[in-house]
This record gives sequence, C-alpha cells and structure tokens, in this order.
Amino acid sequence: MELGKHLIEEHNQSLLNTHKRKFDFVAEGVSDVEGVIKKLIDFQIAIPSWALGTGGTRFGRFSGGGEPRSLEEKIADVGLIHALNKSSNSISLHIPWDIPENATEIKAYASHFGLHFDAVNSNTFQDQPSQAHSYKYGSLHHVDKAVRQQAIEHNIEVIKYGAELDSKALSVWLSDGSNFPGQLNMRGAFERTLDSLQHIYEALPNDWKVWVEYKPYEPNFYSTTIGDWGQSYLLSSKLGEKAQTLVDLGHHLGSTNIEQIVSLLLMEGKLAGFHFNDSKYGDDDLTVGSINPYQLFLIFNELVEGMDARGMNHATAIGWMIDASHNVKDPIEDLLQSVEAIKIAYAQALLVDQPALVQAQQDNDVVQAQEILQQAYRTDVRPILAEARLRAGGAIQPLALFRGTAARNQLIQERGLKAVSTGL
Ligand SMILES: [Mn+2]
Repeated sequence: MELGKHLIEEHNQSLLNTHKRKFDFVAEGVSDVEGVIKKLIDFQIAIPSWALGTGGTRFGRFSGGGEPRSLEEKIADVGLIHALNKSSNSISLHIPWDIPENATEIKAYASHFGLHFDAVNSNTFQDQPSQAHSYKYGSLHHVDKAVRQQAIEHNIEVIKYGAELDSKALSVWLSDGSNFPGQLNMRGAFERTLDSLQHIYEALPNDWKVWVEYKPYEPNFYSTTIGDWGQSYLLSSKLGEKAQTLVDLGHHLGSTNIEQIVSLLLMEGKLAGFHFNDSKYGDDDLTVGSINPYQLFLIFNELVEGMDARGMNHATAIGWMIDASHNVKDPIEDLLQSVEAIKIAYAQALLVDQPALVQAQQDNDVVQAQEILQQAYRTDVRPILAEARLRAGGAIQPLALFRGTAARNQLIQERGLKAVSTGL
C-alpha cells in the first residue's frame, strides 16, 4: 500500500499550530537550530529486510498479520516508513531470501519510493536446502576446506547481487564458534577465518567495503571466532582499507562501555557503522532507546565529536542501520519508534556545547563536564525532529498517522492475516 500525500498534509495541518508552539519554545534555546534541522533532514537510517516481519524466539513465533511475502512487499513497507518519517531511504537485503529476479526492475521499484539499497548481508549461520555442505560446525572458520570454500562462494555471490543493486558494502556476521572447551583450536579458527575473508576481500569491487561484525556469544556458548571488537579490528586491519568493524549495540556483554569502543574505532578509521537496537540482558534486539537511551546519547556524543574532528559527513561517512527483532509489536510501528529514538540521540548530541566541554575537560571540572552533557540530553528535541520531518515532506507524528490510517489493517487485507515474511 502507499500513503496518499494528502493524508500527510491533512495530518500536518491538524497539528501545525501545536507543533509550531512547541518548536518555537525549544528553538529559542538552541544556538544553531537551522544547522541542526539540516543535519536531521540529511540523516537517514537503513531498514533491514528481516525486521519487517515478526521475529520469534527459539520458543516460538507469533505472527502479527499482513507481513511482507516478497522482496517487493518488503520494499513497499520501507517505502511506507520513509513516506511517514523521511528518515529511512534505504533497505538492507539478506541473501538468500532477498535475491532479486530482475535487478533493474527492483531498483526502479525501490526508487519509486525514494529508496536505494544499503549493505547486503550474507548468511552462513544456517543450512539452505540446496547446499552441499553443512554449517553445523561453522563456515569461514570450518576445519574442512570444502565448507570454507562454499561459504566464500556464497559471500562472493552476495557481492554480485549487491553490485547489481548499487549496494556498496557486504556485511558479514558469522555464528562460527564453539560450544565446549576443547572443541576448537582458537588460533586455528581465527587464521582460517582470516584466510577465508581474504578471498572474499579480493572479490570486492573497488568502491566497496566489507563490514566485519562481532558478537560475544550465541548461538555458540563457549567461544565465538569473531567475539569482540578487538578480534574484528584485528581482522579488518589485516584485510586492508576496505575492511572495517561493524558495531551491533546488542553484541556486547552487560555494562560494556560501547561509546569508548566507538570512539577508538573512529579514531583509527575502522568504524564501518552500526546495527542499532537496545537490550537489557543480552542480544535482546529490542526497540532502540527503549531500555537505555542515555547510553545511545553518549555513543552519539562520541560520534559527533569524533566525526567532526576527522571532517566526516555525519550522514554518509559511516553506515547507519537498525538490526532489531519484533516479537510482540507491529514491526512498522517498532521501526518508526527506533528511527525516532536514533534521531533524538543524534539531535541531543548535536546540542552538546563542545567548546565548553573541551574547556571543562582541560580544567578537570568534572561537575561542569557532566552538566554540559546532561543539559543536552535533557533537552526535549522532539519538536526539532518534527520540524525536520515537516520540511522534508513527512508527518509531524508518523506513528499517530500510521495508526490513524489503519495501515496495518489494509496490509492484512492485501496480504492476509497469516502472511509470513521470508527470512529470519
Ligand atoms: Mn547485527
């Protein structure tokens, strides 16, 4: 389904006076509100194709109805999100589920919604019916060369599909690891992974990147071959300039100082980008900002300061993507909430008085440094986000409009109550 432009205009008109009052109030306290609005309009967050259906746990899955059944329907859902918030102009595909039958037609269909294709993702963490060798004991790190070769070829095939769609990055997450001490020689596993990745790296087009994602545990519970940012950094350093480290917020043990990791990867030019989500206990894949919005703000504070120090374009220099799973919420509503939370944290980070913070740090004025950060964090920037959306042609309140138009009911009518999204 597509959202008629007149619906957005009617919605905005009905909220305009209230919005203007709120915006004027907050804008008065922001020194360069026009600069902030411009950056917010430019800042786009990619939606992964697997987040458009209901997720599940190993205990079960409860379908929400009207899920996208094909690549075209996934693109249409991202198109709907983008029409509402003007903040998600790309989709990230997962192969083998999202193989385009006709790349030219799929590109044209996406561009009809104002979308392009973000990083493509390979999958060697489960077996497909057609494959010769099993990934039960890993893929790129496997002790059997034939299994490694199959996994290498799959990744090269994913690059090929991505190139047809004008993607510019391959995102690799491996579930490779071991469940029990002694199962695996850790050094051997790392060396084989590096060797496999080198073959994939050689197949990258010149203007491509490979993003190496890490995760401490799950599905393996004793060791993960790319277990933390150090191991990913080691691999991406050995591979070369086109390899970088991808930070998935949920892929850290509790209390990890993610902002410090981000700061140093950025310093080294090795920060590929993000998979945004939130978590309470582990890789919970919850809605961004639902558990720990202050940590997200602190991460963005490091990003804004670090990117400005290196003269990087906030919107385009690294990859911004959501990686979440929705077990009980409508996926589109959840994604609208996540995008909003990311942009709130970004806007708050833009409000940090950096020169004053530098001075406070120089003076060892700890109290003042904290005051400066929390002044920005405690500013209600939502009217600034709404103003940016309004100027970009989106809705003042995307979630309210999505609900107001009963869009999910229309999707259920089109696709059925029991439509099941392909993919994870
Ligand atoms: Mn991820």
